[in-house]
Amino acid sequence: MQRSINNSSTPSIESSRIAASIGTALDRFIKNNQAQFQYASGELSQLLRDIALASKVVNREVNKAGLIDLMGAVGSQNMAGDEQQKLDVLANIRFTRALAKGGEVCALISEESDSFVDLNNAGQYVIAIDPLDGSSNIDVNVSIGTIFSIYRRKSPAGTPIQDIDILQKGSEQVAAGYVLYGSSTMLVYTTGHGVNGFTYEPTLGEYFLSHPNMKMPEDGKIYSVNEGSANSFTEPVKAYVQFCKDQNYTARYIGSLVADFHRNLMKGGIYIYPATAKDPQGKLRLMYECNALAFVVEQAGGMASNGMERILNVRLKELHQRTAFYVGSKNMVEKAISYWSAVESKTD
Ligand code: AFP
Repeated sequence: MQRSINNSSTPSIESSRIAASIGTALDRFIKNNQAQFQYASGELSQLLRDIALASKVVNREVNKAGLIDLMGAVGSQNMAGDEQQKLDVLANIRFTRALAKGGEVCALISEESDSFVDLNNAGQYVIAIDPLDGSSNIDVNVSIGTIFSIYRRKSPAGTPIQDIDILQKGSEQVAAGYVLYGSSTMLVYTTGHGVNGFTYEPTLGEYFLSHPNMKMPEDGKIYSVNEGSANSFTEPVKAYVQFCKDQNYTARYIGSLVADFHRNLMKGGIYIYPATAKDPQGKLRLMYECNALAFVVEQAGGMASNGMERILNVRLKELHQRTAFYVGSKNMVEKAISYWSAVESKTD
């Protein structure tokens, strides 16, 4: 019997279970959504593609690190005083090179450079990046990440970069995101229209949309803080951590901000890096760690604060400014910062 190719029982190409769809490729997604962006010139799209490309190269190197001589320190410290690992330096080179070649970026601020790096003066964008965060975890094969923030320059293209271009508040970001080099590699980003997550398919060499329109649970049961420093926490932080224990919350702390953040984004939770005796302003960097994650978390329905103020409203005075950071599920962050308000009202 001859079968008709129009038989209604024939599965459609989209829904075929024999060859399940792998999803939308990042390139196509960027192109399809380009019009959402206020300055839909294609430059931001190209910039996101450049970041994706550099992250693939870094991913390749992270995966080979144990086989070739890429582990360990280079013997110098970065601006923030952290010991630079070989992969820190290498990731910085990979991202800087990709962004320089792309031509959309006029200035790059990196954890690994003392001052900003001039790229293409005609470029419309400023980028702040932590090329490889959590680098103390490299040698022990634990998840690490890249964090990036993108701003539109304020001075006219073609003129010298000014402070107003560089020292912008987090609320002025036009896009931000992170790459997580974990059990799989993921790129998660926002352009202010929700958060989308893409998983890297290594055999195809491409990111595919795996987590569309990500939403953070409003509540959670995970708290992430380095309790080794508990003796030097302020009273409100100590009280909130005690509250978490009284609620039988689960403690989870990897020591790689991107990995801790991503887990909490998916499952619901709070990440805290408070001011401590060792780091009275907090340890994390506002410009290339906290602002990007604050933008992502707000777009996913969560919240980010320094304990007193919304992270995205904090005024930036210098490139490597540090901050205390409370980020995560909205109700949990609100609860944590209510301990600060309680202290403030007692001292009024
Ligand atoms: P490194 O990149 O120097 O390892 O710093 C990582 C980090 O900034 C962030 O990813 C972690 O959440 C945080 O430091 C961990 O700091 P502690 O080791 O003080 O808990």
